[in-house]
Order: sequence, then structure tokens, then C-alpha cells
Amino acid sequence: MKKLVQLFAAVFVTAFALMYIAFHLNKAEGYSGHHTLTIYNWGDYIDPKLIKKFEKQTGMKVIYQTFDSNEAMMAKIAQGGTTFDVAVPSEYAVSKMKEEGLLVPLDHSKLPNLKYINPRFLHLSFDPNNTYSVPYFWGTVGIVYNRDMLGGKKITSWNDLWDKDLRNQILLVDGAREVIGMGLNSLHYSLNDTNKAHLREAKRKLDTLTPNIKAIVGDEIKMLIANEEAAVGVVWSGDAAEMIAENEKLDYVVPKEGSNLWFDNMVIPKTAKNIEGAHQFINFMLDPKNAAQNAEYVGYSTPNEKALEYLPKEITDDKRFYPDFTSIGNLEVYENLGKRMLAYYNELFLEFKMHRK
Ligand code: N2P
Repeated sequence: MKKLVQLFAAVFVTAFALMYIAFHLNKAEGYSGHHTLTIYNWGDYIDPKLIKKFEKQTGMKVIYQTFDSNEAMMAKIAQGGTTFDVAVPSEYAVSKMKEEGLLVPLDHSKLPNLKYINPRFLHLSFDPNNTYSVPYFWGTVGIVYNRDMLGGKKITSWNDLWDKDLRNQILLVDGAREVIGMGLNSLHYSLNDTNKAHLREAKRKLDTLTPNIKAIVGDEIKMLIANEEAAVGVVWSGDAAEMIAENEKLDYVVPKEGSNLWFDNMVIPKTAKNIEGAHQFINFMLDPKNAAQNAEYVGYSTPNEKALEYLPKEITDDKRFYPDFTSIGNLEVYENLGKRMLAYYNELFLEFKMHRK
């Protein structure tokens, strides 16, 4: 009889312990009931410590994947079969994805930190009410160059890149709009030009730049220029900031013919499985301290007004990366030119790349 009581007690204790564990496991399953959050972002575009911090704070597991162009990202999301919960398209890509029904509307009540964004970055024409997108980073496209390697020569315009002295000295960012845009701007055409004759003219002009182009590259452009493997790079501003932090002989200029002003944004794609978690992550990245930490780590300019207070003055006072809005009149934001026109830009860019080989 005593044995039986002992047995009952043991069974009871074990059952209770199992119930207790199950209950707590359930809780750890997380706020959203989904345990993982899949993020699809540009390469080198987040401080990995922030991902760890988010995981710790929420108990979610983050799966992090990267892309290197809007075109690649959109193709992957449109094709389906993925479960991205958050993605980071540039403005014209937000507009295109919205048009193609690839985005989930945001629940602003879950994004209280949106109030820290400088209003000049909100309600932009590609998403007038920020229904689908909130700002992440912003910047320009320009030219980074090594003063010493150029023997003190200054670069101020796109057309300077055609200088015979720059033979095999230029690295280009691997982006269709950026490179075709450089051809267009060098001819004083708009970055949103849809006249095919102008576009072909821009492509022909780019073909004549071929002897000066060393390579068309992805994120490794930062290392190559910082290590002086090439004297000149056509890059996004934040990458230039990072290179300059590594090598003080470098400078960055936005060419005088004009250039691109861009805005990258966090969105929730239709592929999302963890919409609650996605909102938590977006709000986490909008937190001023996190936004400042991220901006300092990646080198890009933050649209978060409050975050500026946590950044060193050398960064926020640098007019190359935080230009006055009055001085950027010659910059253009890429427009969503429609499926067919964007495909034409891609086609020309591919032809240009082939021509080089
Ligand atoms: C970061 C890429 C920046 C994207 N490596 C510019 N839209």
C-alpha cells in the first residue's frame, strides 16, 4: 500500500512537472505565437548585434537573408515559395510591389516609434500615407575617389569619369538604375527618362566608359576601394562613408550634373507568416537608440530625428552624408516607371555588362 501511494505521488509529480514545462514552453513560443521571423535585407545593412538583441527581447528566432539589388529582391518575392516577414525595398520598388499586390498594410497602432521619424521622410509620393512602408535609411548615389591615387585631381562630375587617366581605375555598383542613371545624368537626361532613344544613347555612352571600368561589383566594393585596388567607385553614400572611415585619402562627391536621392523602407511582404513579429521588428528598428546604433554601424544616414541625438557630431555634421535639403535640388528620386520600362532598364544594363566581357 505504501508503495502504491509512492507510485501515485511519483506519477502526480511527473505529470505536474510536464504540465508546468509545457505551459512555459508555450509562453516562450512568443508574443505572436510564431517562433521565427524571416528578414530579407540588403547586404551589410544592419548591425548583427541588433538582431541578437531583438531575439533576446522577444524570444523569436530571426532568419536573416540578404539581396544586393531591388530587382533581385522583387523577383524573389514575386516568384513565391518564400516566407519573408520583413523586406527593405527602395522607394520605386515600394511603389512597384504595392501595385503588384505584394505588400501587407501596416498597423500603425503597433508602430508607436514612427513618431521619431523626421516628417520630411514621411508621406512621400511612393506611399503617401505610409500605408505599406516606413523609412529605414536614405542617401545619394555618388563618386568615391582616392585623392592620392588621382595625384590631387578632383572629381566633380560624372563626365570626369571618362578621363583617359582613369583607365581600369573605376569600380561600379551592380545596380541597373544606378549605372544606366549615370549614363543618363552624364548626358543631362533625367534619371526617370522613358525615351528609348535617350536610354540607348546613355547605354552607348556607357559603352565608351568600358576601358576605365575595372569591375562591376557588390558589397565587396567597400573593401576594394578602401584597400586601394581602384581609385574611383560609383557607390551609395553610406558605403562611401564606411570607406572613408577606413581610408582617409578617400572623398565622396555628388556629381554636379545631378544624381539620385533614395529612400529605403521596411515593408511586410505578402509572403509573411509572422505579421505580429514583423511589426515588433519594425518598431524595434524605429527605436531611436537602436536606429542610432544601426546608422553608426552601417555608415548610412538615418531618417530618425531622435536617433541623431545619439550619434557623434562628426557624423551628423558631415554634409556629404547629411546634406541640407536646400542644397540637393539637383537630385532626383527614382520613379516607378512601370513594369515594361523597368524591364527595359534591366535589359540595357545586362547588355552593357555583356559588352564589357
Ligand atoms: C547596403 C546597400 C544600400 C542600399 N549595402 C542602397 N539602396
